[in-house]
Amino acid sequence: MATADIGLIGLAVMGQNLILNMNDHGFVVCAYNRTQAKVDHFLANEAKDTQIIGATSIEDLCSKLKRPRKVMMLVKAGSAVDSFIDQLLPFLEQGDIIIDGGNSHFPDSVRRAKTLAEKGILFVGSGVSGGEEGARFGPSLMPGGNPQAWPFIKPIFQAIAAKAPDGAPCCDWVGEEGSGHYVKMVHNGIEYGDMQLICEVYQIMKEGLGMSSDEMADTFEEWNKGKLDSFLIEITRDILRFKDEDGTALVEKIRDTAGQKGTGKWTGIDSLDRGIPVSLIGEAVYARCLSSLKDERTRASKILVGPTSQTAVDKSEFLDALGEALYAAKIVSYAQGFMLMRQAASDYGWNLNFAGIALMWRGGCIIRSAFLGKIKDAYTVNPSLENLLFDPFFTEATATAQSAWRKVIAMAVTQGIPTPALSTSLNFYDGLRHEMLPANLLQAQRDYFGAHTYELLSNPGTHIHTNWTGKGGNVSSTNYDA
Ligand code: NBP
Repeated sequence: MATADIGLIGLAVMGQNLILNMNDHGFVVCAYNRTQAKVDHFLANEAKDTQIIGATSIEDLCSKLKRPRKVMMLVKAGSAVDSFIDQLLPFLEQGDIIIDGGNSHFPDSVRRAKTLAEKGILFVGSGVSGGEEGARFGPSLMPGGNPQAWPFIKPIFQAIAAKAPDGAPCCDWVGEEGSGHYVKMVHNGIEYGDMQLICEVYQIMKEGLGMSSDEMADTFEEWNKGKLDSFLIEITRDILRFKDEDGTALVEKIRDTAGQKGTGKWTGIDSLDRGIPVSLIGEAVYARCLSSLKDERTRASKILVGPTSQTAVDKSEFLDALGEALYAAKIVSYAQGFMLMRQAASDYGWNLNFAGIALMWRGGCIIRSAFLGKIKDAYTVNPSLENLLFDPFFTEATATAQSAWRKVIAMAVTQGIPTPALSTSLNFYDGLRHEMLPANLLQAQRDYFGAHTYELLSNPGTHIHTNWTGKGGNVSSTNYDA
C-alpha cells in the first residue's frame, strides 16, 4: 500500500539522520539501502517506535510511495547515483521525482536532469550542508533541477531545513538543472576562503602580535558578538581555548598540513573555465597545497631569509584593524562567489535566486553567519545586482574598512607573514575599482610578439595589428579568447 510521503535510499550517516529529521516533522519515510541488513538494523534500532518503514527492494520501495513518488538518494556520489536511477526507472511513472542529495559534481546533475526530463521524470540535485548534526536537526538545503518538482518537495524540505534567526527556512528553490549542486560547490569554495582568512588572521596575531592562544580566543569571542558573528569564528574561539592534557593549547601541536577533498579545487577550476577572477578561493586552495609541502618548507625555512625589522604596533588598535580587514576580505570573497554564480547562471540559462541562496547559507551550514543576512537584503532589494560590492551597504563597508585593511596587509608584508587570501582580496578590490588597468601594455606585448591584435580605446570591437618592428608582415593571428 502507498503510505510513505518520501523514500530515502542510503542509510549511512546523512541518510539515517535526514530520515529521523523528516520523521520528527511528521512525514512518513520509507528507507532503503543497497545492503539490506542496514535497513533491518536501522528499523530495529534508531527508527524503533517511529513511523519510519523499510523496503526490501527498489520495487518494494516504489510501491510504498504516495504519488507523485518522491525518492531521495544519500549515497556515494558518482556511479552509485546513476546505478540507482537506472534501477528506479522501471518502477516510476511520469511526474515522479528523483532527488540526489549527495555531493555530486554539478555537470553530472546537469546531465541527469536532462536525460530524466526526456523520460518525464523530475530530477532534483540538492546540496545538503551541515554534516551529521545538520542532517538530524536542520541542514542547509540547496535544491535545484526540474522546477515542477519544487511544489511537491517544498513542504518536506522547508520543514526539515535549518531556520534563520528570523525563522525563515534555510532552503529555497535554487534554479534549474545542476544549479543546486553548483551552488553547493561554490558554498564549499567560500568555506575554504573563510577558513583561510581566519587562519591568516591567527598567524598575524601569533607571529606579528605575539598573542597567546587564550588572548586570541578572547579576541575571536569579542568579534563573534559583532558583524563577524559566524559559526567559523565561534569554533575558532573554542579551538584556541581547547587545552591538551598538559594544559597547553592543543591547536599548537597539530601538524600544519591541510587536507582537502576537492570541492574548493572544483570551484577554482570552474572559475578559471568561466574567466571569473575568484582569486580568494584559488589562493585558499593553493595555501592548502603549500601547507602540505611541509618537508620542502622545513628546508626552505633554513635557507630563505625574511625581513629582520619589526613594525611596532599598538596591539589593541591593531586588533580592531585586523577585524576590519577580515570583514572586508570576506565581503570580497562573497562578491567573487556571487560573480561566479552569476556567470554560471548566464552560461547555462539558469534563473538563480541569489537572495534565496544567501538565505540558504544563513543557517545550518559551515559558512553560516550574520553577514549573510546583509547579502540576502542586497539581492532582495535588487535581484539583478551586478556586483555585491555595488550594493550601498557593502560599498560603504569596504570603504570604511579600507585604511585598516591596507594597514594590516602592509604590516604582514613588512614582517614577512604570508597573507595570500587577505592580500588577494585587497588586490581584487583595487583592480576592480581601476577603470584603467595595464592590460593595454599587455595587449601591445601580445601583438608585438604574436600578432594577436588589439582594440583601440576609441574604437572597441575592431581588432587591429601593428607592425611594431618594421620586420613583421601584415598578417595577424585569429582573434579568439580561450
Ligand atoms: P557515504 O558517502 O559513506 O555513502 C554511503 C552510502 O552509499 C551507503 O548507503 C552505501 O551503501 C552507498 N553506496 C556506496 Br558507498 N557505494 C555504492 C554503490 N556502488 N552502489 C550503491 N550504493 C552505494 O555516506 P554519507 O557520509 O552519509 O554521505 C551520503 C552522501 O551525502 C554522499 O554523497 C556525501 O558526499 C554527501 N554528504 C555527506 C556529508 C557528511 O558530512 N558526511 C555532508 C554533506 C553531504 P552500502 O551500505 O550498501 O555500502
